[in-house]
Amino acid sequence: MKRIDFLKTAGLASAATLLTGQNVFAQNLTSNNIDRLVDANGNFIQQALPYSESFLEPYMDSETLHLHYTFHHGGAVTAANKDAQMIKKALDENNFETIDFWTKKLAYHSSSHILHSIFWTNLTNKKSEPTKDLLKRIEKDFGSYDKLKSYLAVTSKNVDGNGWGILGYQPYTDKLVILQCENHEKLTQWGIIPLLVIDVWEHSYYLKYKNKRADFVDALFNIINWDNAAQRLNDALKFAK
Ligand code: MN3
Repeated sequence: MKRIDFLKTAGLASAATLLTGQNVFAQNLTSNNIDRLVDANGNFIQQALPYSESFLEPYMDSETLHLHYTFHHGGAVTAANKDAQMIKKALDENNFETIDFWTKKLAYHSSSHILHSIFWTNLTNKKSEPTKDLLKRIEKDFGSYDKLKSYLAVTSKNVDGNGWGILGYQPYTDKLVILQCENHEKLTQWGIIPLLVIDVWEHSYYLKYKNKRADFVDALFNIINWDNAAQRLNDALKFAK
């Protein structure tokens, strides 16, 4: 059975498995391997960026991108592997004293890995707008593209502390949903598949935008890759069928 057929057959459960497991998204998005989150042994791996570190200039400067990708995203991947190893060790040794601690850590680090992997592909060096099915759904669920933009922007700008603004697809309700995520994993709704994510951790903007998070979020709308979000919606809809 081809992988995509399997996904159709297995339905929602697979979408959930994929989110925590291997390829968050389907073939097109894994052609450059950026969405492949684990290797054949199930260890978390970080793929190369799909562009050079200066590709998103001037809106995202290369030094920020370098530090962000290498140390923040990269650090989460390393930590997620350690968390998973500690959980395995606890299971092997039948010692459950600290397993809840590592489970929390893994939720945090693996969510960071997933969201960062999506974030890099959500950006490009030219301005775009949603079209076709994605635009229709945006209009149905939020009224208009302008309203969605305002909603996503204000939600991202107002995250308490570090976190993300997220546009996702909710298979249970067949709707697009906005989330205001704290850290990498808090305040989600079960099952939501992220389509477009905005990293508003300070490491994401502080070198260039200083304390002006709102300016960073507004600037990001110049480099959002709506084609990528549309592709992710397309794949999410396939998973949900
Ligand atoms: Mn980040």
